[in-house]
Amino acid sequence: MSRDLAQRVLQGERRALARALSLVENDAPEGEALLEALFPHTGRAHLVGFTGPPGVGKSTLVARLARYFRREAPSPRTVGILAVDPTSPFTGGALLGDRIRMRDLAGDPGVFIRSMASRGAVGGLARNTAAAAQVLDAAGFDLVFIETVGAGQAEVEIARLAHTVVVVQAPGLGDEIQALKAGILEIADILVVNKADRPGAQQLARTLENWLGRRTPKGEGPDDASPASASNTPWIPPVLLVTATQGEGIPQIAQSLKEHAAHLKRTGAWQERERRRFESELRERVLLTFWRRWETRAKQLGLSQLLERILKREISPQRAAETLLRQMWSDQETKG
Ligand SMILES: Nc1nc2c(ncn2[C@@H]2O[C@H](COP(=O)(O)OP(=O)(O)OP(=O)(O)O)[C@@H](O)[C@H]2O)c(=O)[nH]1
Ligand SMILES: [Mg+2]
Repeated sequence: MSRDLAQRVLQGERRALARALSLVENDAPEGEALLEALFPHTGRAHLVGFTGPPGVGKSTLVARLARYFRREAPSPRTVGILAVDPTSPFTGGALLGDRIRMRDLAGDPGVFIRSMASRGAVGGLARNTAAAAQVLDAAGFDLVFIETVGAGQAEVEIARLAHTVVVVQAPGLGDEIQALKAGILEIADILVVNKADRPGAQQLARTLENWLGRRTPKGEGPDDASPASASNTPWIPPVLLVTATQGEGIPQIAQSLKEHAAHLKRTGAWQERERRRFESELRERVLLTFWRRWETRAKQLGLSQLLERILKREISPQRAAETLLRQMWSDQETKG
């Protein structure tokens, strides 16, 4: 059955796509089988993360950019959009706004928009978003845009997921410095100062450029220290002034996205980023499996007695952990 669904996803059938995304979003067992079937067909899409403080205009910008790529001559590109809401997708007023702004994209078979709810669990958001991006990738979308509100951990996870990270800022929010402190610039491949029609935009762009000038170029793996050559010249993130509501600066973002993709491919960083992404996915999956097994087994293994003994200082937490792990390992051996 999931094979059939996979087939329909590969053909870009929208109902199948919606169903597939629900399955992976809900961590359904069928979703796992589906991802398995789709995986060989992934790896073509350019994954782009958009992050920044609430209300800076990320959704407006993403919608504009998608429309730009859809109209691009001579070969328009298809766009899948994941809007990741860190709170609730059903009650958030922002989402309603997104829907309205995205409406002019509706009806275009070359665009697919999906809102995702965060799962609450640490790493759950990243895992499900990564999976959803894989589904869109397999379905043949040239570009996959992932919008997240910059709220700490989320940006870092998105940075690991995307090939290109666009950090969006806007003047007058008063939290530019917070963003800088939060290290958001460290993950930016492209910096956008949106709301360039507002006072303070030029100043903010200058501030960001100064910060970028001071930052060390983002390394891509073990060759960081090797001397610069044609193939490993560092990427200097551009700072782009944009008025998303008017569409001003949108072609420049599109151009930077293309240049960044070309840069990543030329330098081997594309592969390197994917390698890192799969490495962290692998680690998360292994941890998750361990975690689930631990949760079901801990009780049977006498966790509460062990805790009592720790409280009485009869055994240290380290030794208790060793004891539990040894028991879990021996479970494993008797099973295998
Ligand atoms: N003046 C001005 N307003 C803008 C611009 N871009 C977006 N806005 C407005 O800013 C508000 C927020 O825009 P959104 O696109 O929803 O921002 P967002 O970053 O997606 O917001 P969240 O998803 O809630 O974090 C809306 O009222 C937009 O119309 C711009 O370039 N200039
Ligand atoms: Mg938004």
